[in-house]
Amino acid sequence: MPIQEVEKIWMNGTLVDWGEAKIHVLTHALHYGSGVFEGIRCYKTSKGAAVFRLRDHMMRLMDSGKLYFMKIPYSVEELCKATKDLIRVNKLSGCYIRPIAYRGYGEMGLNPLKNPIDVAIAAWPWGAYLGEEGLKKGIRIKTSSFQRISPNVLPPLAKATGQYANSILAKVESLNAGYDEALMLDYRGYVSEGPGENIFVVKGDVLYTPPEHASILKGITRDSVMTLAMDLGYQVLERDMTRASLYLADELFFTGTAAEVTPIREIDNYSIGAPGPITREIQAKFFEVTKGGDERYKAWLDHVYP
Ligand code: PPE
Repeated sequence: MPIQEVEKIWMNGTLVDWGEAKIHVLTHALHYGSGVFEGIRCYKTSKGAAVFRLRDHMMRLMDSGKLYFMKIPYSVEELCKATKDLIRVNKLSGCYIRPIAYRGYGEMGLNPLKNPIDVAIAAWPWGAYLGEEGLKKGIRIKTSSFQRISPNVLPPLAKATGQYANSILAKVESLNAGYDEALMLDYRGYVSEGPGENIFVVKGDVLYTPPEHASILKGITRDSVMTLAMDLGYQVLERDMTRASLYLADELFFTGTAAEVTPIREIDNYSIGAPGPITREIQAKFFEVTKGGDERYKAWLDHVYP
């Protein structure tokens, strides 16, 4: 689906017209993947648009930068304010937000340290990542032959542009094989995550999800879902899992800012079945919370129009 254009994009502190938000072809990050980014969603609530866990995302952006020796020349507060200004200027309510900090134009070569660090934030309406149908009925996934990057290859905790070459290979492999999405295993052969999603397994009334040492990106949706599930009375365990244990799961789902809570109905041709009751309960709770329907989680919402 093509990006739905809006009016303005925030670039290095100023709002520029959408069509003018351009970079030079010799930008360092284009050649070497030397950028860090975030994906954030803003939801329509009864009190107007609200960004979900904005500060947490911007803090992760800073951490990703730190892992690549990039000092982002704006504070978390400045980036949060810029994001909300941008949403207002574009008169958006529900939207996806993409902040990116990258090594800009200056020098070529693998030493990036003298290049400027440019920062941009874009926002536009973006619907269900794995399709409306996927959100309702569940998707089909396939274990990838591409292993998830491991901690001594690249830092899985960083959300860095270059690291997504790994995700793209896995994603395209799954699409070429006729599936909706991939599942990646870590360097030890245990379950890691999707190319852009964390995974949860339901067995009985316990939820399981891979731990940090399984080379995952520590998803903010993952963290939110763990909290919501525990508050709903479920036990949630971070645990190493084999692919076979997923084949025997009662329910499976992906989480992510883009993917939200997407049920998985089949993995490697093993049927998991229609979205189960716990997945449906957690998905419903997640959408209730993101849309401002549960006061207990109002600290997660940053209102754009105060
Ligand atoms: N793992 C990976 C590798 C990942 O990229 C994401 C987000 C997650 C887990 C979930 O993290 P969180 O969004 O904090 O819950 N992927 C982003 C980019 C997707 C894309 O196609 O681009 C996203 O969901 O915005």
